[in-house]
Amino acid sequence: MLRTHYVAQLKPEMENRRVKIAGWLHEVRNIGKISFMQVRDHTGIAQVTAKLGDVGEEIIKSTSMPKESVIAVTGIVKRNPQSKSGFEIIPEKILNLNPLEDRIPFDVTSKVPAELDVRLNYRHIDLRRLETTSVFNIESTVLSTFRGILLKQKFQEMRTPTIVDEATEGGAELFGVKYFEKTVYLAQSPQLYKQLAVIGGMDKVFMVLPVFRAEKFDTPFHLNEATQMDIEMGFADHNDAIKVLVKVASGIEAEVIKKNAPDLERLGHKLEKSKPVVVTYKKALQRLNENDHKLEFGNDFSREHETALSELYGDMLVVKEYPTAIRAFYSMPNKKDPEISNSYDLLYKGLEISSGAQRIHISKLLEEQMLKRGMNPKNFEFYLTAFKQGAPPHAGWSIGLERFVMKLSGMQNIREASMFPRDRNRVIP
Ligand code: AMO
Repeated sequence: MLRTHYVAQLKPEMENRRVKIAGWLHEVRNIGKISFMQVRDHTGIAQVTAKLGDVGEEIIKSTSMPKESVIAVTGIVKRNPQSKSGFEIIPEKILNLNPLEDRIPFDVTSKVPAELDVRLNYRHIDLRRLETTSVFNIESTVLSTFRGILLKQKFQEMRTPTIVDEATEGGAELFGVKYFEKTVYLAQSPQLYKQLAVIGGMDKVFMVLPVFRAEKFDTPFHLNEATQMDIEMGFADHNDAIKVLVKVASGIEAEVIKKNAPDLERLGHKLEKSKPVVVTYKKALQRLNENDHKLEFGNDFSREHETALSELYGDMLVVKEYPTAIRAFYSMPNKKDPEISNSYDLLYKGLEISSGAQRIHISKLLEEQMLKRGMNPKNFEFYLTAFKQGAPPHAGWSIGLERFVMKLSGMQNIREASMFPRDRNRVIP
């Protein structure tokens, strides 16, 4: 290996140890007979100090390498209270592993900020910015904690297809794909398939997968390819599923606060534990109207309403029992009042990051809801049939990974939280 340690593993207490680090030349300043080189890997930046009188030709040559050269340094750790980390490395050997052949398109040190579009065009360079690395460190915690909590609760991970024959979340937002002689679609969600798994007796399932939405609008909250983290559970209603949702969302938030403290600090983002609140749509509507945000029953919340709700209720708010007419066809109408459904959203820091419902498990009712929305039940025969063959009551939800990561890391644009975002104008890289 070209390294013995990552930069973040080095400490002043390791004085006089010979170490090897490898990464990129972040910055180099030659002052008189001393060269201060900053060497960066994905964990941090170390200072390599070469006293030019004491070192050989090879090291002197490396002090004129361009920034972002990819290098490996062997040297001795020395305490240095003046260096940020309290130590420096006195180099014995510096290798230029692959001399640069092209210019670096923007400043990785962030001293000269680059436009998001330029950063995304060269995401491999942008990832060398430790702030960007931190966002994806947070993403990694979100994914592993999501899996960890659900496995502990006896959920089982499963896969669903990307190539499908039908719209699961509304017809107009589909990407068609040529599939032999016919046109098929990229899945908008794993919805129908996770339900089939539960109808098949799997009982508690979860999945993490890409979903595709052909939405044309260009907002800081939408991608055309997003990642969903879903669950579905059998013999359960919406209140059961909300409990799991709150446990998962709070658990992820707590783990990010703990595990990603250095990342949050680097991003200058203060993240604190939120207090989960559950409120009905009707109650939330009333609160909004009392606070001069006019909205009538039967309408969905706008971005402004979502922001107002977070001011009224806090950062982690579940709104439940939305009007049936504005929810997906598979949402179970409430027994007492069919005008409302056993559905819910989770608003995190004023943004919808999750959506779910108890599902309709009665085939006649499901067909009725499809027809009300102008859908053709014939296109969903495989799905409808399943409800005639012993489907238990069930419920589930989906968290949008990028939206959650965006809010956890304090980003303003969802593209910051997607390593290679797909929007209407971007499919490269
Ligand atoms: P929904 O369509 O609300 O529900 O999606 C669930 C969550 O996925 C995220 N999301 C998106 N993120 C970025 N860009 C998009 N275009 C985008 N679309 C969705 C959001 C959203 O809250 N099948 C249901 C879930 C269920 O009932 O289990 C569904 O897909 O964070």
